[in-house]
Amino acid sequence: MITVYSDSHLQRQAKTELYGGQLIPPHECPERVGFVLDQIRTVALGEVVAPVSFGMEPIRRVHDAQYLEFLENAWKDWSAAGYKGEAIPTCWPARRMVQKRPLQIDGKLGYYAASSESSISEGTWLAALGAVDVALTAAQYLTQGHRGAFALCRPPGHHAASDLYCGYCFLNNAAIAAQWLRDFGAERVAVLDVDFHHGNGTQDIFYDRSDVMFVSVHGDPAQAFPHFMGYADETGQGAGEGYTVNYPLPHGADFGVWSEALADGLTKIAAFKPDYLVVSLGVDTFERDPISFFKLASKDFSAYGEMIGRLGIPTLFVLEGGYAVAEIGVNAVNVLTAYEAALPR
Ligand code: OKP
Ligand code: ZN
Repeated sequence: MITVYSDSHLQRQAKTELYGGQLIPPHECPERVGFVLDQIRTVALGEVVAPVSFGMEPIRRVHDAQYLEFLENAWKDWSAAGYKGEAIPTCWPARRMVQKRPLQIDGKLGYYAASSESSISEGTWLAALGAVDVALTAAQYLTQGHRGAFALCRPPGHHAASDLYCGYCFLNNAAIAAQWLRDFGAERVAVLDVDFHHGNGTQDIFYDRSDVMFVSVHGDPAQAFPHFMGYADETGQGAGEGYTVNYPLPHGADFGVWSEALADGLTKIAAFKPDYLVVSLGVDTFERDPISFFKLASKDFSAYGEMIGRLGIPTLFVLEGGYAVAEIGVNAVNVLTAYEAALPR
């Protein structure tokens, strides 16, 4: 399988994550992708190629114009305000408050952030743009006849909605790729989100649409981030009714429970008959992930890669989470190798 990768992610090098009342080195760190690259070479997964630039248009198809302007200027505006640390929101337009876009940077941060762990640092915007090009370049390989492609990108994207950032995500790489595949001519695209956390951004972007199905297996939002989305009764709205499928799972879910949910989701995806599948590939379902509570072992990643491969749908894998840093490579690449081996001939 071909992998698309760029060093541009190194520009996302925040010093702080607000965690447990402390500012700690971020879980979502640059070292993550190095372990994946190493494992790709160890198992000779295939070529690793650089992305090409797709410009802003595919991003504007998914994200709000004023949100993009905010993100592009957030670090500059924050620095100009004279603050010493990285940009973190401290107030929000909560229930019964006015949902007007403020002019000042502290107000804008609260307006556009859905959570506060994801410090905006110098270079965050450029790294996020680079990750989109990685995802789009990989998507383009599918349109050229490749049956699988891997976007090795960071920062991740699945928590970012049209006009919201949170959960280490700023631009929704997987959603932008799915929309680009639609615009390139695909009639139906399915997004399967196997990250431990619910892909609230992706769900929100496609919630009222029947052309992009969203299926997610994740930690129950009653117990896990993003806390305010991902319940089973969220099934889509309007034309999109029935095209969002959520499998929230409890604390300690092992591969038996998890793969049963996945199998059900895969049956729904197969019935949808998508031209392409986009997998939000978070490997934070791993048993030793420091911020998650599922119990998948490394071999389980191979088992579910095989399940996805048996569908025989051209699939774009987009890296999302995974914070047991040293094991990310083995777990992610296990999915990819098993996927390829299981493809129907
Ligand atoms: C991003 B991705 C845990 C706090 C979790 C944010 C997690 C973001 C995950 N106590 N904070 O989906 O892997
Ligand atoms: Zn996650």
